[in-house]
Amino acid sequence: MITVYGEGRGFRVVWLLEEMGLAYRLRPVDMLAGVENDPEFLAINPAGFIPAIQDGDVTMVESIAIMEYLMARYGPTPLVPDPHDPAFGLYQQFLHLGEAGLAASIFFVIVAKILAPEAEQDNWGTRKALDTFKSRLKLVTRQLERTPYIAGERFTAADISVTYALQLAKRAAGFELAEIERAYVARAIARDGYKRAMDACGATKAWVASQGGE
Ligand SMILES: N[C@@H](CCC(=O)N[C@@H](CS)C(=O)NCC(=O)O)C(=O)O
Repeated sequence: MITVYGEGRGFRVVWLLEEMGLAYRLRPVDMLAGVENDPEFLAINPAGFIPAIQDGDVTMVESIAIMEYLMARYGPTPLVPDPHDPAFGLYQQFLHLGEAGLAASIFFVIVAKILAPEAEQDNWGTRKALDTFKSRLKLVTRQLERTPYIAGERFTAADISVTYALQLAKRAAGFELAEIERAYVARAIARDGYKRAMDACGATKAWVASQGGE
């Protein structure tokens, strides 16, 4: 049985598991209560961030790496284009850009807004992080002008990666998405796999509901 520790970006992992129809259990990690009070989780990830997974003898962190592991270990799955498919390069690019370019940048804008003293919220670092998010988003927008999904005509795991980042920006940073991006997110989250993941991720569901959003 695969155990997923924590929601947050763990939502990507749960969404993927639901799309693949794999059995798992979600073990909550309460970041706000402080991971220092959760020695069982710290034994899994001493760096104290989520998500992590445990699958038999395998323990891993990093949501995109976890997704790649699960698809390689339990595939084949249509969520990954064949390496000879012309879509494969775009798939790889956006799978990683969803985290390294988008979520990782906007995350620092969000935590500054939530946790930093007011005088430190708007600083060079957070402005640079927001600019980085906006610049990477141009690649997403251009691709969506060409194809309905981020790597082409079909939904792939890269859409899980990018959709999560766009929703994070909208929900937690109040970032205004363009119509083409909003339509894309709506397409991705209309999937049954997304709905099942939302039902499984109680903390995410409650947070989204508290904001009156989808
Ligand atoms: N690149 C990592 C980012 C992980 C990350 O920053 N997770 C956040 C919550 S979604 C977290 O636990 N932050 C607390 C910390 O970094 O100490 C991934 O994709 O899994």
